[in-house]
Amino acid sequence: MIDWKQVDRNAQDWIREAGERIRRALSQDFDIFTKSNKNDLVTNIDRETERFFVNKIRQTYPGHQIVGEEGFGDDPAELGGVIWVVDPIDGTMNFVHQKRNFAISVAVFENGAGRLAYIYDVVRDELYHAVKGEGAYFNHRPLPKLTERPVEEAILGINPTWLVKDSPGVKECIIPMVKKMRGTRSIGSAAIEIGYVAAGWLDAYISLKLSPWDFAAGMIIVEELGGKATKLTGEPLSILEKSSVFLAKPGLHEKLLETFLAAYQGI
Ligand code: 2AM
Ligand code: CA
Ligand code: CA
Ligand code: CA
Repeated sequence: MIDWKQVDRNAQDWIREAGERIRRALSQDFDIFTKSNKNDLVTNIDRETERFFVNKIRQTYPGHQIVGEEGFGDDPAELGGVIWVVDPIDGTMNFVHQKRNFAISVAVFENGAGRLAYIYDVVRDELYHAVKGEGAYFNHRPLPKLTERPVEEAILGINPTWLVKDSPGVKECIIPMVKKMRGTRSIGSAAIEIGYVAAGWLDAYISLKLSPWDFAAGMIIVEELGGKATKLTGEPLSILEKSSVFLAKPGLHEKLLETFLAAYQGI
């Protein structure tokens, strides 16, 4: 039997320690590299932080698997057992340019079901977290269940670069949807933006393409509060694949899906 209370305590301890290391690193020089393109950044701090989590998890729970952005984990093909999904720094461009607006994102799944989730805004020292079936919290205070919001009064989290791309569905579905809504906001960290949905500060969030480590924790937290998390097609998200992501308050999710996204053709 897994002692989930102990897993929760360990995860929170590791996140606090990693956060302290990152805050210290911010006042010193760090190395910046590019990945898939010149704007896709990674630093030695991203890599060291992921290695920190991988070492802690492997020492404490040798039977668990790890999915991490920087590749120090495993590459599980199936959902069986316990899988940790770790993004050591979500919002690396913000980390480099702004030294704020980035988060550690950690989620723990058992046989495909989300059990524990953490989004830690390192510079603000703000923790969004959820324990499946027990509730979701902001800085350890319980968050209220999400309630409905009319489309015309809803604020959407979206990276504006999606709106100027010719990706499938943008002209037909996303732009008409944005026009109908009250406004848009962009922070540059998917995890923090999904944390804002959990806290009720955004009503919905979309991205046309994210990886499991970007959305895994946020999905668990928003669902724990009665919100909905799917692909833009309305299909369920998988922590084993990249896809579009669409999270929203209950009611609003269904309404946006049927009004604007029914014809969405992307992933
Ligand atoms: P990251 O900082 O961990 O890479 C920025 O728009 C948001 O999208 C961040 O949450 C960022 O996560 C994520 N993202 C996903 N794929 C990306 C890519 N190829 N380049 C930059 N950001 C990406
Ligand atoms: Ca990255
Ligand atoms: Ca990320
Ligand atoms: Ca990252």
